[in-house]
Amino acid sequence: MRAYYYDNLPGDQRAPHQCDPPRPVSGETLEKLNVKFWRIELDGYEDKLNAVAKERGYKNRDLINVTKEGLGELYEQKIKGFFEEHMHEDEEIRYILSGSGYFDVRESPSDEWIRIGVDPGDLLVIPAGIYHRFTLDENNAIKALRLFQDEPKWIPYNRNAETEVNPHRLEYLKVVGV
Ligand code: KMT
Ligand code: NI
Repeated sequence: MRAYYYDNLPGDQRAPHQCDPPRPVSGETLEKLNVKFWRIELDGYEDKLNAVAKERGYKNRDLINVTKEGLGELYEQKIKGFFEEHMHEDEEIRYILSGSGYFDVRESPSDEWIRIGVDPGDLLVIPAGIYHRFTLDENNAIKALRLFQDEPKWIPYNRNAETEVNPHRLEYLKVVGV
């Protein structure tokens, strides 16, 4: 897990977009935003992942393979959609099996982008109501387990006037003390 403020410069979304000089983001800052993460080494990950899943009530999971081959004809559309700033009404939980990529999350109240680079063995929980987006990095491939409670609730609500007053958004802001 590598976290830092995004530079907001134009250019390829898959580039690192580190500031110059870099502005690292601490685990404490992510905790304040209610973004959770664990490291579970891939070698024999199943038991540990099952334990976290049990504790947090994630009963189900599926596999997403974000590559041209994995997404087929939906590739361009999906890649574009992942990178639109959006929120969900439930957590977005990802355990990275291979490859790498970037989740960008909006810090509140600054509204700055924090870029989180994920690698195999990272388990990331993006809370309901936080604005975020995802992009592949320059390696162009990531494979991840998507964990969820009962049914996947992955409808992305792109940021607009309505999401600003979405109850899950307001609850999120309350939880993080904004
Ligand atoms: C999402 O919902 O943004 C994704 O599933 C992105 C790919 S998971 C590494
Ligand atoms: Ni999302």
